[in-house]
Amino acid sequence: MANWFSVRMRASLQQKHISGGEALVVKSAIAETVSALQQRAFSHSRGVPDTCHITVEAVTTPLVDVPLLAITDQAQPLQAMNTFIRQQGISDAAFTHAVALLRAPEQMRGAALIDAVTGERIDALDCRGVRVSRMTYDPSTLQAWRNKHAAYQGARIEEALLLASKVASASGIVGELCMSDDPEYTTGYFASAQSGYTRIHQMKPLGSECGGRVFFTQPDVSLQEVIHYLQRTPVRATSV
Ligand code: WAQ
Ligand code: MG
Repeated sequence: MANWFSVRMRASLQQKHISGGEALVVKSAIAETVSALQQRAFSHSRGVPDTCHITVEAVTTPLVDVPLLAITDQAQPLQAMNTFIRQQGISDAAFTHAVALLRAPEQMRGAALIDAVTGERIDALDCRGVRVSRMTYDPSTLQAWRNKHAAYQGARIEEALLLASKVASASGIVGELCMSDDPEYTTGYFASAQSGYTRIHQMKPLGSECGGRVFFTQPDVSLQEVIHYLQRTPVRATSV
């Protein structure tokens, strides 16, 4: 087994979340990964942090293969996606609660877990939320994806698609809604194992710092198991 390391960064300014990032890399890539995450923290449009934590941890369990989600773009704003999202098993109450959380003035640094039926928040992590980490691409899958999707190439979408693929593979998760908290980035997505990764345009007004992620859960989900999977289980996204 190759020696894999989880590298995580979080940066804040007077408790306000500025930037985060995570990578799952082999030992020889730790230095460049730490440097890239540190640079990201200190060049963010949400502000210059006063605190930046970078953690490197050895991964001791084998990587689990998960399918890379297909990416589609309906070029629709969030209101127009309402019906589509409800067709994916998300109730009105859950959708409404999710949108309210994503538009709240205070951003989480992770994701909120919301019951897809009742719309209730089930994690008790407040503005911390659940931070997904320990995911990487199978290199040949990533190369093939880049060749096919030249227009989408770049760290932001590649990282979002990777995270969404891990989340969609978790047992007990119905779907995910994401809105970037970067003021200049207004495209988000809805993702699920059955619908793939669907980009959503104009999720918020340009210049707004709101954003976040919501993971919709099945009513019978084991909270502890799903959080453990999202935070701890190392996965590799591959094409199937
Ligand atoms: N785990 C859980 N939640 C996270 C994580 C993570 N690893 N990383 C970010 N979040 C949450 C956190 O609340 C952030 O405030 C929020 O998501 C947004 O994070 O196809 O840039 O890094 O063009 O700002 C989507 C790309 C980009 C859409 C999303 O998110 C497209 C983006 P950001
Ligand atoms: Mg951001």
